[in-house]
Amino acid sequence: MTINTRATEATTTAQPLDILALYRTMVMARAMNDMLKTRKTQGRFPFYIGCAGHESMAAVVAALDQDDWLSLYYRDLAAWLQRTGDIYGPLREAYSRTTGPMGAGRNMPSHYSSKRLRILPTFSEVGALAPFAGGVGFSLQRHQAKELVLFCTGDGGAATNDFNVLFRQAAVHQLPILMVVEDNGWAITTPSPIQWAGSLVEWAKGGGVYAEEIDGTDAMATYEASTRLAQHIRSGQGPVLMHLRMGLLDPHSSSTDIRSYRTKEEIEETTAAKDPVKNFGRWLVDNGHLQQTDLERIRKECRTELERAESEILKEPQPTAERVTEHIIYIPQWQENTPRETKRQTSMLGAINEALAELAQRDPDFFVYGQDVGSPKGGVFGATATLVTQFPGRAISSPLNEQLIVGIAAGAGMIDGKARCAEIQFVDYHQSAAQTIRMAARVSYQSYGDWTVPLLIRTKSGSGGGGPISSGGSGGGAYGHSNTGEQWFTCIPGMITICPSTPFDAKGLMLEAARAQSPVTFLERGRLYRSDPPKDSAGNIIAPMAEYWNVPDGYYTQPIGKARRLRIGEGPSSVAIISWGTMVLESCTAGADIVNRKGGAIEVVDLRTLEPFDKEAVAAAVREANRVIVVTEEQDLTSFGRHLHSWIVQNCFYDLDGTPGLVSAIPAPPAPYNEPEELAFYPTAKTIEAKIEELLAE
Ligand SMILES: Cc1ncc(C[n+]2csc(CCOP(=O)(O)OP(=O)(O)O)c2C)c(N)n1
Repeated sequence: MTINTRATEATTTAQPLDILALYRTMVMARAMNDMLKTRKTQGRFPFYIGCAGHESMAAVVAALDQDDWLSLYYRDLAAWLQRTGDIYGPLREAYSRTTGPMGAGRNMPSHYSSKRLRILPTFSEVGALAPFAGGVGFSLQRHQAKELVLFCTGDGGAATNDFNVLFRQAAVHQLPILMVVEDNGWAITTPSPIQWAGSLVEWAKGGGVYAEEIDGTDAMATYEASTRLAQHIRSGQGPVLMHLRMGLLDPHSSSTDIRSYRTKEEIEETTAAKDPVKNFGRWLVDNGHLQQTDLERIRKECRTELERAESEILKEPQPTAERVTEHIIYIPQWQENTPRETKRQTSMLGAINEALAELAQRDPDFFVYGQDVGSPKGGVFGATATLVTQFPGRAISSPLNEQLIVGIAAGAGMIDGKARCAEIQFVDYHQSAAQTIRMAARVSYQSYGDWTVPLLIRTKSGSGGGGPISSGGSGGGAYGHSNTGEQWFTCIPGMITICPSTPFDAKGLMLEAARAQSPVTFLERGRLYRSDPPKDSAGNIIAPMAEYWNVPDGYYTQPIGKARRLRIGEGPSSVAIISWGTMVLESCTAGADIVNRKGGAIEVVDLRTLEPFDKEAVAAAVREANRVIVVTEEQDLTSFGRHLHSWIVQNCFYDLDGTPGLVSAIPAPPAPYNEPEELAFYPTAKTIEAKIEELLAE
């Protein structure tokens, strides 16, 4: 017989609770946990991390709506079962079956994820999903949706930067987020007092978030509190933190020996008093909902159901080696388009303003989020000035926290598949967001294409503080304002990295980048924001480049992954220079000076997209010139320039008549503030010219 119990508060939106169904879900979670633990011990698969002690998370999910978004962690098997009713999914992932709903057998087990059922993709990096969950909440709030986001982590997870970022996102924007800290007292071998000092509840309240401590070993108390706290959020009173006290009944994972760090007494006490399944079973019997004998009967029924499912799953296909390259990166299919609107001479900054305004015009959900971007100035460089005046509310100033910024834009993009823009003021400061950026780029691979993270990260990079192009120096950006960035982003699998050198390409590529389903890092070079077209040393404008300072009004796109080949001079090229960003201009100046003196032609390949770069264009340019120089503004350490150089050596060796050159900044921190040292740090047209001469003489 099924008994329906109403939520205790008449004002809550919670669904009627079927307490016996809830109990069965918790028993099922425990039975699956015990089965998978045994299977791991039997050597049937390499790893398992369990849920024993955390089964009352089913009660938290039972108190929410089916439309609410879940961000679970590896102990939340019971939460998964409560939302999905799917016992096959976790077994399929444990046995690495292609039918697995979370990653088609690609990710470790216990990494709960389902786009269809609104379960965000869990990462192995503890807490790493938190900034994304904030982005989901941010989007829900902008749409005035009634849904909320449940974010779960352990007591160790509460100490991560990521969790603290979520807390700030939720508090500052008063987002509809229920943060649950499942405190089982341990983070592997470390007890929870090492994770925070004082009271978590008081800490949260001090930060502007309502909080309560709840007994997570009691499923009914957990359900009642979750119902009430969800109602608090839905009634517009802001986010909530629930400090859920629990016990960990098993070792940390299949790789840990529980007796090596916990005392016999503590283990016995936890087992006796903190088992939520046992406690709930006892309560059901005491209150006349079940007989004592029903408890064992239900456990056996669950076990039988699981064994049946397991035998079916073992017949299902396992992954094959051929699929290892699937779902790494999504480059949008470019549609040829000829811009027909009036062209005007425009700076790169003007072109970026236009691109952002176009995106806002075409999509009411598009926004730019970042430090100072909502001010009348439009950020420190003025890239969002047009948005601020023409599209109020679409350029939103953020707290000073790069990880927080990326999380907001990434999470918002995940739930509807449309890129939002995160502005990182200077690429040097992306470093606190590095984990979130890497995770964003990994999601499609680890979920085997179930989830994607469309995300446009715009950032000022390289030499130049944004002022007019200097006589060759970086404009005094110094440390913290002068890194190039491509060395950090081009090595991330799943990330698209773009670095335009002209206003025309900046606008066309940014509009195309916003269509991508993979995250894009858009490196805007400070020295190019307001630069004129490049000139030779005699002051003549270099015509093949100058035309790209004329920018059409309206919408047009340029293809991702396609280089632009520029010929300086007439006839076959004697040297190919491969470059991007500011160094394209420097290379053009160097090439023009050589051609002015010696005649002939030099080709400059403007890569535009660095990853994935245009291999055909590079190979074709090398094939024609038989001599090549890679010019990069990066330091000569492990860099994208070195990678490209190595690719050329490996793939174009028989087309080369001389040693491929590399011109780069020196391997020191970028860049000294004083002019003599700063000028010595970066490559210039003069150093490039000297390298061309050297190569021609070889
Ligand atoms: C960022 C990060 N650092 C370290 C680890 C290794 N690690 C895996 S689980 C874990 C402990 C997490 O503890 P807690 O959040 O309390 O969850 P519990 O396992 O106790 O439920 C650690 C340190 C990791 N996965 N991610």
